[in-house]
Amino acid sequence: MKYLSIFVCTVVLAAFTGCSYNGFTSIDAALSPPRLTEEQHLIYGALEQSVGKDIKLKYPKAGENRSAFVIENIDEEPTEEAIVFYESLDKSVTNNPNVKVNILDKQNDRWKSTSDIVGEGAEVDKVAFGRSNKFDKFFIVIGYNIVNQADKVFKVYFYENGKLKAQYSQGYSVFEVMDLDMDGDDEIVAINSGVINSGIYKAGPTAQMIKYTGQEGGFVLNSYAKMDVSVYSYVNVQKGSIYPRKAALYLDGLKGTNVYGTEVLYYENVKGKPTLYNPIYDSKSNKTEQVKRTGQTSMDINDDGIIEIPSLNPMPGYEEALASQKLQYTTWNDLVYNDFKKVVTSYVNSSDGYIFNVPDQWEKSVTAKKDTLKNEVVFFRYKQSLENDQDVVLKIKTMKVSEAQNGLPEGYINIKSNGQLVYLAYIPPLADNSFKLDSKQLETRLMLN
Ligand SMILES: [Ca+2]
Ligand SMILES: [Ca+2]
Ligand SMILES: [Ca+2]
Repeated sequence: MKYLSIFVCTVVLAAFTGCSYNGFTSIDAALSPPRLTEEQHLIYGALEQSVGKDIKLKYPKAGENRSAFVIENIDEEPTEEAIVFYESLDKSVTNNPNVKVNILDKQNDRWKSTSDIVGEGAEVDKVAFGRSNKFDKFFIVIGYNIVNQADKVFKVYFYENGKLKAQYSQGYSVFEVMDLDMDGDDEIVAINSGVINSGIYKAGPTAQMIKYTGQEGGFVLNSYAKMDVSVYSYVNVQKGSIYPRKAALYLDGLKGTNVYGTEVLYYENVKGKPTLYNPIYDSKSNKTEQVKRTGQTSMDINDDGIIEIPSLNPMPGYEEALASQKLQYTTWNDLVYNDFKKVVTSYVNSSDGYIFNVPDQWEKSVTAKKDTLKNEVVFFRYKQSLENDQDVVLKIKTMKVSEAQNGLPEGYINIKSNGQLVYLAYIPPLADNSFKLDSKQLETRLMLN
């Protein structure tokens, strides 16, 4: 479970490098070329044989495939192909600064370059794969960064008879390949800021669902929805579902310093008319419904496939506190028929890497103080003022494993450990029974990244 994705850091980044606060270190780490595996050496050798040695590998910067060697089955023939991104350093060969895309196929157990094309930009943003089962077609979507241009450009290719053939392209800020209309075929869902696409003449950002039709024209714009104009960039995009089990794309957008809003896209066929919905965003009033957010992004808090959208509420007594000192509860909501339904409320401690799901009756009656010297959070019943902090119901403390080996502080019990830190609890023997939690309950309620 990747709970650290609550930062400005995608789930994918978290899986890749363990996450960092701004996300950028992760990207840098991903860029420093990892050592090649034996298979990659063979592929690299075959590439050099085909295009020469004066090359530099390029790594996709976003998405699930971050290697310069992406290995995937991209055609009807059942073995895998390799897609390699590189830059030609010998400028006498070409003046085109764009990245090159080479496809290698394994023939008689040897890698051999079959296709070499020039991409649309100097860098690869992202590569993703899709399939139309209806028409038995694989497709490859490569997103390119374009110099001096806000929107990137993705291009869709078929790999047929040993050649990479472009089918479709358009500008985007983020895209995902997924089966959004749940017909068994993958679509491309893209957000772009522009007005360039055929059929859309009004200014402002839109989400578009692009679908393979199997007919002439191939990939076409199937449906679109308006997106929040106040979003600068989408920091976290996740595929998931919304209640009741409809495929959806969740997009957490940055709208200002520490201000985030979530939009959710889903598809419905309304009396024969394909319709893409962005229900949280009201394009008429230009508002997303809830923006009471800081750096937390949406996530599937209870592992049921439906992604929850967080909203923040100050703990009792902190209503007027400065933002930097404010302790808050995070409520995780599901979008249910265009309404928010609470799933659970948590105390999120990002610095210590835990999420603690609090009982419902705590929200209005239990508040907390952070004791940074002791590395603990003290939860107590709120009685008119934060000064009045005697009625403690729980303390959660973190300690280094190495320190804990010398013995736990008196009265504390070990709830969980992530290998580096141990998470301890102190349950006051005389705490009010209606607010008290036992060690078993704490174990289920305390989630680590
Ligand atoms: Ca194949
Ligand atoms: Ca589909
Ligand atoms: Ca969920």
